[in-house]
Amino acid sequence: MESIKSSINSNVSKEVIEKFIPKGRRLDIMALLDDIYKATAAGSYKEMPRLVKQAVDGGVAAHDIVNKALSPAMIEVGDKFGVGKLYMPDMLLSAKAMQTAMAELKPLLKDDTKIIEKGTVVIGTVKGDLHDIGKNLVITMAEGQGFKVIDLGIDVDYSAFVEAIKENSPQIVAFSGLLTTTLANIPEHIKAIEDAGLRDSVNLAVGGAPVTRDFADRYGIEIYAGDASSAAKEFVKVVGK
Ligand code: B12
Repeated sequence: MESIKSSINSNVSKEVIEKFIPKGRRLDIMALLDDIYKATAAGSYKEMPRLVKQAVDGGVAAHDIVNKALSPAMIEVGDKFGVGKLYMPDMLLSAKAMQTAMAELKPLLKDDTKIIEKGTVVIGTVKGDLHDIGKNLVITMAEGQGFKVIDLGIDVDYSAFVEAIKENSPQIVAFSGLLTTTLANIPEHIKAIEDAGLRDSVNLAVGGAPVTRDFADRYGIEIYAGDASSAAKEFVKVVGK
């Protein structure tokens, strides 16, 4: 994985660096972010707690770790996966690295208005379907882009989506589906949301290996993406932030 030192150089929050960090320490911060970026891209999840602690102790803001190291690393991994330069196990390891880092950072991010939140996503695997690896990747990427994600899990009942919309007022409701048979439940999921009078308040998203743009269009679903990093990019586009 090539070094991103140069891009970090120009991207890390200027206020943080110029206002708060003495000149002599600026290089350290770039180096710490670069290490986190590279470890994430390489899927070195065991290194993450140490690297994140080092960065936080070194004065790097949690949102900079997410925005300048974790998220761009996951986008690079997603892009490389998309063009066949990385394989699924690589992507899963990077996702695990990101999740490990996020677990360390979440307590610090709770009060951090710079990252919380682009919006809220409610996501679940459709009724009757137990697959969740792809859904979990989408969650990692969406969280990495600053979304609060409510994960309803697998085999999610129609009513659970409706309740989650009422409770969380999400901008996006996302369905993951891997089985052709249970993707046939999508119209029922949508009908339950319509019957509750909530359809106009949300953008729907759908994805999963057998899902296509045509499938999404057939049911008037606003967002479709074929992989997790494109999904997160589409979410960002829809909330317009
Ligand atoms: C792992 C796996 C399992 C595991 C699931 C473990 C888990 N925790 O998820 C287990 C063993 C439990 C399993 C069970 C079954 N499976 Co299975 N399984 C798979 C397998 C091998 C990999 C799926 C996977 O995780 N892929 C990796 C992830 C990362 O990819 P993904 O899910 O597509 O997600 C990506 C994108 O689609 C997208 N995405 C995903 N969700 C969303 C959501 C949104 C909103 C967006 C925008 C994008 C998005 O982003 C993700 C990341 O890039 C596939 C083979 C395949 N080629 O897909 C079969 C497969 C999906 N399984 C299949 C079948 C038939 C079954 C079983 C019925 C088998 C059986 N006879 O018992 C059961 C079903 C049980 C049930 N009720 O769900 C078939 C489905 C065929 C079909 N089209 O209907 C497949 C295709 C295998 C095959 N070729 O026959 N399975």
